[in-house]
Amino acid sequence: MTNQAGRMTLFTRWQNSAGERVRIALNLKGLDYDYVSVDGLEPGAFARINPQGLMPALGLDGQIVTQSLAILDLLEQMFPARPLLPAAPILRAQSLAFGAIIASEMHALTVNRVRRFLEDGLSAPMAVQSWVEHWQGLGFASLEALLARRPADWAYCYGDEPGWADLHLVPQVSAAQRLGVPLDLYPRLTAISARCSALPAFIAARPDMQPDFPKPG
Ligand SMILES: N[C@@H](CCC(=O)N[C@@H](CS)C(=O)NCC(=O)O)C(=O)O
Repeated sequence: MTNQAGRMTLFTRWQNSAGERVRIALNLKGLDYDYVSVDGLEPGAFARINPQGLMPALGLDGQIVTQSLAILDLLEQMFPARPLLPAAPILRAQSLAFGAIIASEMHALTVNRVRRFLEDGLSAPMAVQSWVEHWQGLGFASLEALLARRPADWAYCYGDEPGWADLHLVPQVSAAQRLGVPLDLYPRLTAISARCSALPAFIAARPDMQPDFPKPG
């Protein structure tokens, strides 16, 4: 579906967890967009687009929106036909809380630039893996416990369709696998993540499906 307001541009790169959330949301909502790889821009160009220099950023109607949470909220407001959040207020709030644990308390503490700062800035390379496992482990344990107390054992985090919580979960599980964080204590999270990962909207958002994914060899 093409957006009535104008074409959207997503500034991202193949490996961009926060951007993958937005790619999944765009796919679930069936929205077309132009993919611009930040890697392909001239030096300094992305800093003019997003002063924070972080991906993703969404261009729409000559404006730029940064921060995946704000972009997801914008998409939810502008394209409500396929909602990402449950209509029931408590389930909606619980979905937002689930996403917030991932975005604010797992991803933000273990993202590449934080790991680089710990490795280079603080000369503490031995501590980095335990830092990552600590924050991700705390987060995953909380998420698993939250899923255990859902009122129904839905196929996805907060319903029978994948949504807000699931699009946060899948990139975070991939990051954990990439970073060697053990996941065997979280059967609900891994089952839901595996179920989502078989769906076209999630497959199309995967790093290796993006046009700037490095070609083998
Ligand atoms: N809170 C931000 C996080 C964005 C973020 O940390 N993006 C990372 C990649 S996942 C990034 O742009 N890193 C580039 C860098 O550190 O230079 C959001 O949700 O959009």
